[in-house]
Amino acid sequence: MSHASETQRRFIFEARDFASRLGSFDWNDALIVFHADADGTAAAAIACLALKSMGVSFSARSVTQIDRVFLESIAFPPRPVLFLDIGAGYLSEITSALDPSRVVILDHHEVEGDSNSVLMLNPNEHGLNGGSEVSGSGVSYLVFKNLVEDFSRMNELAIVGALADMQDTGANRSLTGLNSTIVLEGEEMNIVRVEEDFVFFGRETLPIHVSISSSSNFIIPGLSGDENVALNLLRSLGIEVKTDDKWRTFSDLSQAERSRLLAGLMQYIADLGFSPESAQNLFGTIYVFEKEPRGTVLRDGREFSALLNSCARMGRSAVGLAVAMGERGRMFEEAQRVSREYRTAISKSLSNLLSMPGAKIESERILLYNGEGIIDQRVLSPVASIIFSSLPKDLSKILVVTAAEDDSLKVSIRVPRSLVEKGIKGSMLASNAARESGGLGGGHDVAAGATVPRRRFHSFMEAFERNVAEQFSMLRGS
Ligand SMILES: [Mn+2]
Repeated sequence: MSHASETQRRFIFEARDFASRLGSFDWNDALIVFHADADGTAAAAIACLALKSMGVSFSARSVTQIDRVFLESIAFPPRPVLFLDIGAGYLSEITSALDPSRVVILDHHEVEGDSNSVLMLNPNEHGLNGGSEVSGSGVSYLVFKNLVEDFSRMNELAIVGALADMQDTGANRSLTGLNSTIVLEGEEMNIVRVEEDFVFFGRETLPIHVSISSSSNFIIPGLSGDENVALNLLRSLGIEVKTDDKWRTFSDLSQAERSRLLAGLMQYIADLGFSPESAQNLFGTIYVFEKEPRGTVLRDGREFSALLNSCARMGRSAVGLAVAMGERGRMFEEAQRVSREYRTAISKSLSNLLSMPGAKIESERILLYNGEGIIDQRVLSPVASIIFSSLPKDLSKILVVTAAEDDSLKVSIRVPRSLVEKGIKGSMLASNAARESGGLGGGHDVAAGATVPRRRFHSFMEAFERNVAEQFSMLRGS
């Protein structure tokens, strides 16, 4: 690890030291609590593999947030609790509900509260940026690799988690910081190969036109969601879509065909009025897992992360966890089925929403899509992201998309960068309006969300509009 910076080296050393403390920890009947997303699942799989090899009994549970009700539900009987990819933001709640001497937290989220109150390892406390340099599974990996003989699967999972958390912020969508040190370790073990290619979904598994049209990494209006448009584009570029009777995949394309396709896609995007830079996102750094079977989603880091993500979103984290730990066969089949179900739910929700008269309500500053009874609540966030990415770039409006299930209403909010730069804060809009209508909200400035009682929808929107007007008036005043 000669290329690691001094700060990275020190954190790696901290992690090793932390592991030796965990090695003598009483783990029996431990509960693993992990964030219900792909990074959390990968982080948990790493810990489970280590605990399993240490021969201790444990169970695992995924959560989307940590609140008092949840903490009380796990407080008895007392047992060691390991929080992964979540926890750092809830230190006082955790220490007041659980025995602090039996809590361990490995997280890369911002710390809220007294970090000395529990045994915690967090890169943000060691001069590293947990948002971009290392993920929850990266932290889990740097600790638990020290407690096992073979950590090659753990290395894959650390890369999967970083990609899932969109930490590929380096040149050509590459992982940077401590993540790149982890990648280098994988390369040295001959389990990871790094190359540059299109980042479309299914580049090793799907026919090229299906790959282009079903990608959620990058949405191109017209092409995304319509296989035939993609097929016609390929034909017009003179790219063979089949050899003999078999569909070709992206990985079958020659270098010349790749350049032709890239040029064609860039032209298509330019014709739509998008900047050429946005086409750069089509291409990027690919992380290939050499030991995983060819032609499966497990071979590509981003696809592996998409698989875990769909399991988590569909409320099937246990399936994702089993596959991440290395289970194949029936579990892998099930994960792929869930992943198809997830993608179908997204496209169904989208097409129903866009064709439903009256679902779209546009005002001066807000574009509302009311998806009550139309959008599957489990896919609200990806649906909001897709709508958001297809909006005209000069439309300076806040996007609000809703979905309901039973008595609760979920709201997903997206704020254009141009407005964020002027000072509009999506997280504050979400939390204020939610609080005023008896719910909970938060997130980031660009993407935020809230959950409120369904019958309070109108009071939520009223409060939201008022808060938006206030934020805008402050911008004018400044
Ligand atoms: Mn994470």
